[in-house]
Amino acid sequence: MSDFFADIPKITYQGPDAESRMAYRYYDKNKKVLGKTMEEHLRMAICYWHTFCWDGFDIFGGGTFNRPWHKVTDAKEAADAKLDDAFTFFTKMDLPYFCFHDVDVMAPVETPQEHIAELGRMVDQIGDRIEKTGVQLLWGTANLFSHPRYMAGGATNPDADVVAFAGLQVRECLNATHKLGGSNYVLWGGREGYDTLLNTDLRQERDQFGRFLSMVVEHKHKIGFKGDILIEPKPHEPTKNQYDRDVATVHGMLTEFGLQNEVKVNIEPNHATLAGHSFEHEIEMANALGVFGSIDINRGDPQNGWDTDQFAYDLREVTLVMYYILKAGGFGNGGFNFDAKVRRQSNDAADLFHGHVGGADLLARALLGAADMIEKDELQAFKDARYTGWDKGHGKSLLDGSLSLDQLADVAKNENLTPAPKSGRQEMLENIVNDAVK
Ligand code: XUL
Ligand code: CO
Repeated sequence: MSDFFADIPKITYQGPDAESRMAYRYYDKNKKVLGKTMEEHLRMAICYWHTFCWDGFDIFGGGTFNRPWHKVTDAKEAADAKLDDAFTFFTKMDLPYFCFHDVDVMAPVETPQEHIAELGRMVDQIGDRIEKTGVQLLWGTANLFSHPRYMAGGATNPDADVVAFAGLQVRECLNATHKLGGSNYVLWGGREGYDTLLNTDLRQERDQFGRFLSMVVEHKHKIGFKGDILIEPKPHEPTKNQYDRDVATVHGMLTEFGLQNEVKVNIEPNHATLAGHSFEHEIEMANALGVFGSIDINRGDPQNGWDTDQFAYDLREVTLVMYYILKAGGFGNGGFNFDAKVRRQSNDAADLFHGHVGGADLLARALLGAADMIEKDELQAFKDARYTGWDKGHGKSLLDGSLSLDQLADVAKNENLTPAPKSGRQEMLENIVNDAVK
């Protein structure tokens, strides 16, 4: 193990007046809120890729981070060193989960046989760490976008041989996730889309996507994996257009392929905003369609408009999101995965802690605010009043299908209905939300 994190203590709850910045001010993992501990509500996870794989490079310059595991020259020893330091970080943060892509944890390899052997070698080590530390796996995922073979897609690649390689990666990673006791398996289709329609057969690629996803679901049942299969919607980047662009689109595709009861969504705020939606829109859409699964918590930058994957810090937004999550019954297998990276200039070990401490405290504060909102639940009371009348009369018969358009029109005519417009009270409702932000 390197001494990279040696100067930093284990992060503990010290309350809002804590002197140290290396402390939780709000995330008190054992504190009960609405009958569950904060740890149980939030199910927070640290992601492997941003925090341990990225070395700080961007398209204009090389890595700035100088992590010790990136300096190890032998590729397998580098993967081992990274794993050592990753579990030290997980343990010091005292958060319950982590997430990884297959290639995040392995030495780079080329052939299918090498892939199976090297992933297997690392999965054995990860299993030992999980047993020793108690840190658990929220989800695993296969990276079908970084290797040049995937430049034209993973499951939607025009070359069936590439799709076979993708199948191998997904089988191995789903098996690994199952073996490691993971709660979910995620598919983010980074290159499942197109760069130009000029070379793309949309119908063909959509069929490939649907059949591949069905195969993943069939395999889940074959091996007895009890967790959820999750699609992570994103509209574009790196592609011009990604097929699973947002929650509603994903639900449409799932329905087309008969998978709407088998697959849920992993929602990411920065992907929501790229799709032109708010974070809370995507959560409420998933709740409405019955496919809410998990969250990759982060934020974009409102001015520059790409997937900046910054740590979330808008308490109002996250409080409202938390309210919607609690209203829908909270997480089942899902959780909050910090799919967020410190900025390229935040190049110290300490910065990794500040990012995650801030993220955890933000979620904890949002949980407290949302719990308050639920106790009084003025928003629900307003909504209930706004939708009265649908459980009786023509409202009821419209919804249950027993009313035709003719009959509906006759209700208006015969009863001489001249309903007055009723205020939507948006400003009052916004005031209620703001009052909950503490
Ligand atoms: C990319 C993204 C991924 C997925 C996992 O935008 O969010 O990191 O979460 O592949
Ligand atoms: Co993500």
